[in-house]
Amino acid sequence: MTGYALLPQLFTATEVERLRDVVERVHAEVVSAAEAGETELTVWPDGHRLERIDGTTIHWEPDAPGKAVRSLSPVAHLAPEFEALWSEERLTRPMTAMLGAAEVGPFVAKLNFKRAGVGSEFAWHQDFPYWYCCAGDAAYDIATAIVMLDDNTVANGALTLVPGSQARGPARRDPREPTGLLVDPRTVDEDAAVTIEAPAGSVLMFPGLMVHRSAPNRTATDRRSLLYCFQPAGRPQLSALTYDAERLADLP
Ligand SMILES: O=C(O)CCC(=O)C(=O)O
Repeated sequence: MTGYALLPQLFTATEVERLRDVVERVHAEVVSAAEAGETELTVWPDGHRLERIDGTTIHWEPDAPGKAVRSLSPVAHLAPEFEALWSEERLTRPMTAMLGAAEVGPFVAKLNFKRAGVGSEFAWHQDFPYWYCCAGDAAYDIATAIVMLDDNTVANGALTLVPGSQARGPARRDPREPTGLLVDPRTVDEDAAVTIEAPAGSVLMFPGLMVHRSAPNRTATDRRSLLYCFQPAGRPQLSALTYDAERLADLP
């Protein structure tokens, strides 16, 4: 089983246009709040800088000249249009099937910006180890729906995944890498990997154990995505949980 689902143009061009406007408004509001207010700064072991403000965390691009946002998480509370996507049937119906749950609910929603020319790569990883450090075994039951707000192409760093990798469970992590969260690239079957090119409005769904990466955006236009991570309804959201890196010792 490939383990992923691509739903081409699930959202109309008008819906995508509205979501892009909300995304840019939220981006501007959060960045100006961070410039004006007191933020809580965390520097990860890989040097990436994270700043917390207004109930969200700004993950800055590590190497951009000047400041560029790589992601905001969580984001659903920042706009009613984002909150509404948690109950959007075009997302919840296929998610219910993917998770084999009677009903699905929110785990976390985030917003990824791969800005023109500066959007950096995501190295090979599974989302699972980070979630496991927060949610324990409940992390096995979380899957992501990526709502593409721009066309996704090889040139702008479309997501590459390894179909079937989710069935092999937690992958061996890279002992040379400081966060302890990335997959050891020497174990990835790159010949089996597929890059998911799709037009804006398409949705890509996959479980937390899917091995994936994405390349930098070398083009002159942005690649923005909303990532909705669902779980069986009634479980605590990521914002109510604490990251405990010691749990990584349970994983390969
Ligand atoms: O959107 C991308 O390019 C990759 C996103 C990703 O892998 C992540 O946010 O964990």
